[in-house]
Amino acid sequence: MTFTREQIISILKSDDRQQAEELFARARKAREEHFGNKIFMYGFVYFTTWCRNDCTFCYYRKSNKIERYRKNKEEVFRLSKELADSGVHLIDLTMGEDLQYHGEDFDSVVDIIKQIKNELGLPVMISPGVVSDRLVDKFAAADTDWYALYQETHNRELFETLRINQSYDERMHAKLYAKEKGMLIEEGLMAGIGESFEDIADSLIKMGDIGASQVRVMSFVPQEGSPMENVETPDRMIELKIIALMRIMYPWALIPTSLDVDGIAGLEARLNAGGNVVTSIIPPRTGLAGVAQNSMDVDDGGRTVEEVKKILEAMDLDAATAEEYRRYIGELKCRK
Ligand code: SAM
Ligand code: MD0
Ligand code: SF4
Repeated sequence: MTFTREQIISILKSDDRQQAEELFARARKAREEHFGNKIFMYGFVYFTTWCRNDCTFCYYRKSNKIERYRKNKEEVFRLSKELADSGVHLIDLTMGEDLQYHGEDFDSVVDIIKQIKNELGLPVMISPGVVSDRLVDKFAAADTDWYALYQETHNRELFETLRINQSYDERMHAKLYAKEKGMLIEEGLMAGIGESFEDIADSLIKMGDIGASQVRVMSFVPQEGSPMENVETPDRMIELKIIALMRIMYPWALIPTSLDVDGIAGLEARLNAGGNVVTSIIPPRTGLAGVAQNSMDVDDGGRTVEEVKKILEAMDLDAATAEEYRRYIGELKCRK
């Protein structure tokens, strides 16, 4: 292991700017050794914002009186095609735990996955919330590449205050079962939700233990109308240090630099900290929303491949090809 739990805690606690810059430089070097200057890009299709859950941090929690939408199969495919044509390397199909699917039938989601894989030739990630083993079997049978499901924290008491009436163990089980069935899994944590530095260190270690191939952190963004509306968003230094620590601990991992926290303006710092996947690329003016930032940079076209490429270029980084991405996840599948 590259860092002990104590070392992780001490890095997170430190106010030393110079030390942080050295950490980021070390993370960039680790990224370069594994990926050269290539960066991957994911398209994001949040196809239903209905949800049965009441997570305290989330804008889409069921108690929040907001406008919601549910895109039909044809729209989801059309949006995915638009993203594919713009140059993304994967389609992330994300949903709230919409009872139309969770209570009834997921077959239409499985159909869309198959259609995207067959007709667009792109890998697919599904972010459906917690689903049954039977359904994971169906995703695996449809050759779905990734199952994304974030624990947010590995402190069970804290988990219970955030994901109210949800089971820590069921959430963890769904992810581990997907991995057992041959899918790649993404684990994630949120920064600024009441966790301690010790909790973060535990999460960083746990992410490796469970065999996640993609690992992420997002700073908490307060949501209007939610119980955590008045909780302040954390200093971004914590998120950046977590990205760098993940990179150094798991140099081969895919690590998102999400446009969903600070929009396109936040990309450079996250890439500088060692991230290598730009996530939450959303086609403008299509009625699609983000999660932590439901509208920032969406309709004005800030979250597009074109904008991302400008930043990559200025940083001497390069967008990978779809073929390079496919090859890399092939390697990840063998390595598990
Ligand atoms: N509903 C599914 C689930 O909860 O797993 C998938 C979508 S969910 C909206 C995706 C992730 O967005 C959450 O797991 C959480 O990590 C992140 N997220 C949600 N609200 C957030 C917020 N206010 N600030 C930062 N991240 C947030
Ligand atoms: C992102 N808004 O990548 C997306 C989302 C779900 N798999 C991902 C949180 O930032
Ligand atoms: Fe629903 Fe996911 Fe939001 Fe929780 S985080 S309320 S499960 S959409």
